Amino acid sequence: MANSKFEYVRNFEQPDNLLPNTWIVVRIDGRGFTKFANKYAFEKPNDRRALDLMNAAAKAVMSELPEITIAYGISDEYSFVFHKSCVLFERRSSKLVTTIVSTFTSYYIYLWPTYFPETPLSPPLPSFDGRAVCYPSVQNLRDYMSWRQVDCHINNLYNTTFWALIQQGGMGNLDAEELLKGTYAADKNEILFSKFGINYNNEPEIYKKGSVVFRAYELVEPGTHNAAAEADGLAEPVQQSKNQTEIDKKRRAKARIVIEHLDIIKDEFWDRRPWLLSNKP
Ligand code: DGT
Ligand code: MG
Ligand code: MG
Ligand code: MG
Ligand code: MG
Repeated sequence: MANSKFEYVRNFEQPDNLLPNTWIVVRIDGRGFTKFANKYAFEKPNDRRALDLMNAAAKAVMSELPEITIAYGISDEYSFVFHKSCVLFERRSSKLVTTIVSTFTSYYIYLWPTYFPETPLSPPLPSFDGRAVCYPSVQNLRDYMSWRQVDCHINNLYNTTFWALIQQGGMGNLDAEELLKGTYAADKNEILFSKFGINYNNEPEIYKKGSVVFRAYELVEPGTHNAAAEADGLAEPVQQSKNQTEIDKKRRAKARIVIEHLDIIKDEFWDRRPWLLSNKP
């Protein structure tokens, strides 16, 4: 069919393909979840149902998008990592972000009654924003993941102490805030232990470490493999054959997806799961 006189408007569309051969992280975050958490009376500082729901939605996103290598979640946010060789949607940023945001939101709402059977959702319904960022090296990607996990730790230690002072110490919000101003981690640990007999180390791992979602294959013995060094190697082919890509995709689609609460800052997590960063995704 001949082009219509309207067809030229297509030229206004801008390409937004992300840099090739870089790790893509799509991070989504709940919109106005401070208010949302109050509306549904989320427990403070952590509501296990809310975190389990976030994790279930993230797991569903991963099974619908086998190209996702690993995901990491804390609070109302989730980061989804695409392997640097991924060519899904020609690496178009808006396609990747909007697909993840809408798939995640759909599942969050769909699964809500499973985790909050007593409190049906009512408008305004939960929604999420999202962005995509490219990281050129495995080191950059690992630093990104570490940044999020450190954030989880800092926030959780603060929130655990803050709410202990209020809920168990009978303090007002402002007084608790004032007391914690300028304190270090050691001070908060000390307050928790001396005032409330809480050993922070014994708090649930899901609160202290956040949640890691990935495909489970057989673990490698510690200390036998350096995934990061290999994956950053220069000799590897950037693109693999289409056939191999299809085989890998099928293998990933069949793999079991697990949710764990592990340290992702140290090497061990990555060394024992070389497939996460490997050149054969
Ligand atoms: P935003 O992201 O700019 O639209 O604004 P918010 O309000 O979503 O702020 P954000 O994302 O920086 O912080 C997440 C909020 O969600 C934070 O105020 C605490 C709340 N939240 C997340 N998980 C829980 C939970 O398990 N229990 C409670 N009580 N609140 C939670
Ligand atoms: Mg935000
Ligand atoms: Mg938020
Ligand atoms: Mg947030
Ligand atoms: Mg279409």
